[in-house]
Amino acid sequence: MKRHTLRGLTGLALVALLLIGLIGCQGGGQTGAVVSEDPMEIARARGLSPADVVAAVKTYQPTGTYDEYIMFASGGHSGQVLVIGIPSMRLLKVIGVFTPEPWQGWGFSKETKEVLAQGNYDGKELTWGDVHHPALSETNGDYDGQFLFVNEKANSRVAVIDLRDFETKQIVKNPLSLSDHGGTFVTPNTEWVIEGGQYAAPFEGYAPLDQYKEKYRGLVTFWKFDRERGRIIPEQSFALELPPYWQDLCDAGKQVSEGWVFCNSFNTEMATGGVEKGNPPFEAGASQRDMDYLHLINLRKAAELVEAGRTRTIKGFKVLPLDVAAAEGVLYFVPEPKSPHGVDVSPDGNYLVVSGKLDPHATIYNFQKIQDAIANERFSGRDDYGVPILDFDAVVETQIELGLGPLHTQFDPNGYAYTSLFLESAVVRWTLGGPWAEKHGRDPWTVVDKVSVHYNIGHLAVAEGDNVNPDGRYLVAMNKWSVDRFANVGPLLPQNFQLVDIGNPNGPMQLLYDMPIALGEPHYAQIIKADKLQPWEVYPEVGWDPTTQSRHPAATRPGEERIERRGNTVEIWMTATRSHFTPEHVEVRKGDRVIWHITNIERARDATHGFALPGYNFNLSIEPGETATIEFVADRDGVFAFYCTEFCSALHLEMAGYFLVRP
Ligand code: RUQ
Ligand code: CUA
Repeated sequence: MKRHTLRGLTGLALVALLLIGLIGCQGGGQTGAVVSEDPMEIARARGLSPADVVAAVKTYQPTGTYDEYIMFASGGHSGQVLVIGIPSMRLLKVIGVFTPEPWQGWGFSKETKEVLAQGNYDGKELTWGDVHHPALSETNGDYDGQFLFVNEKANSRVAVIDLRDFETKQIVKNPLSLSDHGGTFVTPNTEWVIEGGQYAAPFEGYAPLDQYKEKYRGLVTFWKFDRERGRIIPEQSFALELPPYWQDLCDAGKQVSEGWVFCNSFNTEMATGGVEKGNPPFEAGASQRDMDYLHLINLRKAAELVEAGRTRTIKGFKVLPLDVAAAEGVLYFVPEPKSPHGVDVSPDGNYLVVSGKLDPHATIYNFQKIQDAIANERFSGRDDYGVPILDFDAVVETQIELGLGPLHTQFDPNGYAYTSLFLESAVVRWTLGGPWAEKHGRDPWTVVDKVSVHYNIGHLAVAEGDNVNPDGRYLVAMNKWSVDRFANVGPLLPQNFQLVDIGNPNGPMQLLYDMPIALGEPHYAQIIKADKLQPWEVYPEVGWDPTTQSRHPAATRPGEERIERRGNTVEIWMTATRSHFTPEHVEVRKGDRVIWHITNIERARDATHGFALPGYNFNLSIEPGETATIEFVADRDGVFAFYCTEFCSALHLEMAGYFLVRP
């Protein structure tokens, strides 16, 4: 059929034609979906089961309506953070964090380049990040929707994102390490952002591996957060020196355990690898002992000792030494089944759930018993570094067999815990004991349900499931492998986020939706009730600098546009509005230094203008009210047409100008 013949047809006739065509090619029967308005008929035609239809109805978000929850997920290798609506699983935003992000102009403007450069390593620019664990700011242990923190494992960096505009404001580079994992986690009032370590290394430079025990160290870093300023204050932050075990995930105490921090470790064998030299490979060497050490850190006491000046300064950063921590009751160990991964604190703060990749059990510790054991010095010994080891039997509450490869645990308001089972590709629901079981009238510490996920689940996220007041309702399984879940897109496959309905405490969990994640391996995510977020619609005033959240010194109002030359420097104050830049001509001499500010003077929501300067590698996103700057040396002569990169209006293509560089 030729296209022009379609144009004259009415919609109905078109549908009829399509129907005939489809019946023609599929031999009839399968095509009810095309014309039917009857949901059951559509479902039948598409081969959907009743459960599929329920899942569709539970996740469909009609246009103009909003998701009830927002998930902040790690963007993995992309170095970014993903913002996803739940239950629709629609991707709402990718926040530029550790990696330049062209659409947002992140890492292109002078202002955002400066934020990115805060994360440089010894002056070297880093253009990717291995993003792991986002942490929402909390007030009294509950998400408050103000800030998001996230770590980057490859270079030990932590970023601060302001949720008024969902933009990154600060990156801190840990001066003592190049490898972290157990971050970020926040204390219940966000005084501290916790960055756990990972592969031990010397704090200062080089030491050979045969000096591993003496010279290599682990650490956990406590970044002091100033909520008023919305910034981490490195001068008030400190690291706790730890033995060169490989510290892994951490969690902050809450409620009864507020003031404490718990971190797992592995490789307490202190294996140093070297399979090529006939040594056991790391995977074997680091798994010889049956137990590793859960680290119990009295953060309140540590902070007091730091206050009292009991620190050393290494590379300009305060370090609370290991011997001080061991002697002063800052640090205790508890044996934990080998090669653990997640440590997760129950909403009341009393139970610590530790799961080991190699052990089908979760081990549950009781914080009250830990306190008693410390008070009564129920130690089974000390490690090589003098750290007291609490007697396992004195502090353990119970162990419960969950399934194969348990990793991470979250909680709901109904007294259930949910643990990801990596090897089994499942999520298991089980009951908490103690007051939880009493309150909900359930058998304590019992597995009640399991749902298969696809495949190799790492973390899981329950709505507000790691704070003092879980919402439950939804769970997202963050699966590392997707194998056969999506159309084949070649040998590199997306990860798979699966939405699970956990809203019925007396019925089974139900798998609802698959969302491919195609830009990295996300690790952790947190899900917040959407109404806790109060972001701005446009910047508060015209001439705003988002990186400082205050008026930009170069804010330009209509009529104030100008170009000034001072020696070899040309400075431009430009405005952007639909549909022109003012001025439209900018002429400089080759070799001039150019400082170019652009203010979007719009007040209309969504009236973002872009700014591309070809040949000079610039793209900006200038949101309503924002002022952004580019700075460069005009080292290439010629004529460069600059233009707006957001389709902002009918005359968007005309929103352009000429940058002329005279030889
Ligand atoms: S990790 S799959 Cu949190 Cu980086 Cu556990
Ligand atoms: Cu402004 Cu397109």
